[in-house]
This record gives sequence, C-alpha cells and structure tokens, in this order.
Amino acid sequence: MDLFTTEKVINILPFDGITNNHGVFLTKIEADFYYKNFFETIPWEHDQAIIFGKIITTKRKVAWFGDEEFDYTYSKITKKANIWTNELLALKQIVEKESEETYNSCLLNLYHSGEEGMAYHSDGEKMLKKNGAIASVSLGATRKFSFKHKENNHRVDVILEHGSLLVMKGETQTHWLHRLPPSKKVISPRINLTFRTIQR
Ligand SMILES: O=C(O)CCC(=O)C(=O)O
Ligand SMILES: [Mn+2]
Repeated sequence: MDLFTTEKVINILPFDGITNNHGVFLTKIEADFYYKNFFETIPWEHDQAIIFGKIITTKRKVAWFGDEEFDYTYSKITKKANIWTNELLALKQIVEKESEETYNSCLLNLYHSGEEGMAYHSDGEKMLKKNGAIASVSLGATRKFSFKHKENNHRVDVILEHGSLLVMKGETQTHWLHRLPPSKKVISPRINLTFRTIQR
C-alpha cells in the first residue's frame, strides 16, 4: 500500500492465522484488462484429481505458471508449470508491492459459473514454502469464499469482488480450511489467481 491509498487491510481471521483482506486493489480498467487477457490467452485445461483411487476431471479449468518449469503435484497428479506471460508478470509485480511479499509461481482457476466451486481444503502441499504467503486475486463474478477452523469448526466468510486481493499467511493453512462454495445465483465466469512460493 502506498501513502495515497485509503483502503484498509483487515485480518479476517479471529485467531490461529492471518488472512488479510485488501479489498478491491485494482482499478476497474486494470481488472477488466486482466480478466479479458487471461480469459482469452491462458492455456486453460480441465483439472484432474485422484479421489478414492479414481481419476476425476473437474468442470473448473486450471493453469499453472512460474519462474521455471517447476514440476508441481496437486491433488496427487504432477504437472509442469508454464513460464510467466508478460501480463501475469505485470500483475505479479502489483500484487507483490501491495502485499509486501514475493512469489515464484501462480495457480489460475477458471470457474465458468456459480455451479463450479472448490471443496474445503488447505494449501499445505509439501512443495510450498512452509507458512509462505498465498495471494489470491479475484476477477469477474463476485463469489463468497469461506474459512472453517480445523479443530473448532469456527467459520468466517468473505465476499471476493472483481479486482480484489486476499492474502493468506502465517499459520492460516495449518489451522484453517477454505472453500469456494457453489452458488446457483452466479451465472458468469470468475478467474482466480493464487500467487505462491514453491521451494526449490
Ligand atoms: O478460487 C478461489 O478463490 C480459491 C482457489 C483455491 O483455494 C486454490 O486454488 O487453492
Ligand atoms: Mn486453496
């Protein structure tokens, strides 16, 4: 945040972690530009996961980018990262400045409508830096995002709007699950980017 920004950054978790809601941090012009660019140019693919020994293909599409062609394992399937596009690198720099953290990779998700979501999980994969910050940028449709504490089931909801930033850090992944609940009311697409740090 710079001196002229009036927006407030709020930790939405009451205990056991830090998740800073920066709210809308992109201008409408920037957010519209990145949404259109990513929608049209990212090599979107359906995600695959192994659940109870069966390969399932998700309706949601994904793409993975990074500083290098990292191998990454997500839902028990290993893939290779693409190298940053100019637009992803430009957005990464804005996110790094706003969040005062650095990142070397990004997972992108494309939800075609509110029928698509993501079930409760935490981003604690072994290849990620322990307690590293994860910066989540939302573009397109407004969606609800929910946290649930792993031991006491305490819940926290946050609304993620076009051009907003949420940064999960500290012990968030150790103590909290998060999900993107499906919603019948949402009929337009949403793109989510989570900037992360992979351990080399
Ligand atoms: O779409 C979102 O807001 C969250 C996505 C997410 O949790 C993930 O990719 O791990
Ligand atoms: Mn996640």
